[in-house]
Amino acid sequence: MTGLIVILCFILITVIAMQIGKVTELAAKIRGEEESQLRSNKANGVLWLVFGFVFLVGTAWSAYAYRNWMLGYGPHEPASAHGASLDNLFNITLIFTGIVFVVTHILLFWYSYKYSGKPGRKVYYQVHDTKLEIIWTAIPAVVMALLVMGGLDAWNEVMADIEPGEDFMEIEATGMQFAWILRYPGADGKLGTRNYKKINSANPLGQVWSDEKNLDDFHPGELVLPKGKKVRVRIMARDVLHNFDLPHFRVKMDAVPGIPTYFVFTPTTTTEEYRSRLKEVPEYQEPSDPADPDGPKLWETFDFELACAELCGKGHFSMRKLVRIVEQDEYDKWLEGQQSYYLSSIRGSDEDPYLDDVSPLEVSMRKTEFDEKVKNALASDSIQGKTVVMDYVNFETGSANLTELSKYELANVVEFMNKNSAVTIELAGHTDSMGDLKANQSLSQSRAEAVYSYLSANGVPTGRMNAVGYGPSKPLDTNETDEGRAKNRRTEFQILTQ
Ligand SMILES: [Cu+2]
Repeated sequence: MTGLIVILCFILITVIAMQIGKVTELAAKIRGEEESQLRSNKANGVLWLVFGFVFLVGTAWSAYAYRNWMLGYGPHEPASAHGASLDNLFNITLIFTGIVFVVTHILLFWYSYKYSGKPGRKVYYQVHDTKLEIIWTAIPAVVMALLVMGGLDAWNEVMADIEPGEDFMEIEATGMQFAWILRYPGADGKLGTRNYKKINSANPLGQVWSDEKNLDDFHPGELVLPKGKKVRVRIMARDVLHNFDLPHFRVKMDAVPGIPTYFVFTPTTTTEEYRSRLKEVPEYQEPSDPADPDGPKLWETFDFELACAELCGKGHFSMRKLVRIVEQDEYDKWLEGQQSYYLSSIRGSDEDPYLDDVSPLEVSMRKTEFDEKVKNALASDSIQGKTVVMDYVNFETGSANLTELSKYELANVVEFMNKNSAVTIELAGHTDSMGDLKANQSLSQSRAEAVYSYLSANGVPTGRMNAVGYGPSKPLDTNETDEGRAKNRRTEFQILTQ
C-alpha cells in the first residue's frame, strides 16, 4: 500500500513539474524571449552571491561552533609527545589552503554575479597566456615545496625508530576481521615468534610454543599503557588490510598482511588527566546517556580508543577497543593481574610442547616462589617461620619414589644449599591420617630419606642435613577433607642453623 502511494506521489510530482515548465514557457513567449532571459540571468547572479556569502559564513561558523569537538582544538590537544608537531603541520597546511579556499570562492561567486549575461556582452576566449601559466604554476610549487619540507621534518620526528640503548617497551597489535588482538611481552620483555601455519582457534596469533619467549606473553582485552613510557607497537594483520588508529595520540599506521609495520610513540596524558581537561568545557557537561539525565556526564565517561581506520569489511566498526593511559604504579598493578596466554589457554592442551613436563615459564615462576620462601625463612625467628614446604616435590602414590617432575624443585634446594654454605636443615616427611599409623610413619621416613639421598647425590654434604619422618603427627590442616589431607601430605625442610 505504502509503495503504491509513493509511486502515485512520484507520478503526480512529475506531472506538476511538467505543467509548471509549460506555464513558464508560455509566460516567456508572452513577455518576449530576451527579456525573460535577462531577468533570469540577473536573478541567478544575485542568488549565487547570496549562496556564496551564506556558504563562507556557514563554513567559518561551523568550524568555530564545533571547535571543542575537533581533534587538535579546544580541549583536544594531543595526548602524545609527537602529536603537537603533526597538529602544527596540519594547521600550517590549513592556513595556506584556507587562504586559497576563501579567495577562490569569493572570486567564483563574485564573478558569477558580475559577469552574468547582459545584452551586448561578448564572451572572450583566451587560448593561452604564458605569463599566467608561469604564475599559477610557480606559486603553488613554492607553497608546496615549503609544506613538503616542513612535512619531512615532522615525518622524521614522528617516524623515528628507537635509538640503540633507549628505554622502551614493545607491544603488538594484530588486526583481523573483526578485532584487534593485543599482545604484551610478559616479564621477559620479549615477544615470542609467530608462524602463520600455527594459527587456529586456540592459537589466534600462531605463536610458536616451543619458543620460550612466547610462554609469558599475554593478550589483554584493552590497551593499557603507562604515561611517559616510550612504546613501540608492532602492527600486523591476519587477513586483509587494517589500520591501527589511536586518534587522540595522532597515531595511525596501516596493518598489512605479511609485513609488520611499526609506530613509536610516548603517551603523555593519562585518561584521568584528559577527562579533567574535558571537565572545563561546556560541551562535555551533557549526560553521556540522554535517557538518564542524572547519570554521568560526557567528560566522566570519556575514554581513549583504538579504532581500525580501514574499511575492512562488514564488522569494521566492531574493532573498537578501549585504551587506558595510567600512572606507572597503576600500570604495574594491572600487569600483575594479567595471565600468560600460554598458561590460561594452551597449557595441558594438545599443542602444549611441555604436556608431561614443567614448562620453562613454570620453572622460573616456581623458582621465584621458592626464593621468596627461603628468604623469609632465613629472616624468621620462629620454628614455624624457618620451615619451608617443598610444594612441588611429589612421590608416586603409596611409595617413596620421587616423581620425575620433582627434580625442578629439588634443583632449587640444591642451589639454595650451595649458596648458603652455613645452613643446615632437617628434611621432614609428613602424611595424612588415612590408613595404618605405622605404615604412614615408615612411609614418611622413607620419603624424607629419598629427598636426602637425592640432595646428597647432587652435591649437598650429608653432614648439613638429616631426615625425619613424622607420619600424621604434625598436620597443617584438617584430615576430614580431601583438600586438608592433600595439604598434610608434604615434604618440607626446616632451617636449623644458618
Ligand atoms: Cu579493520
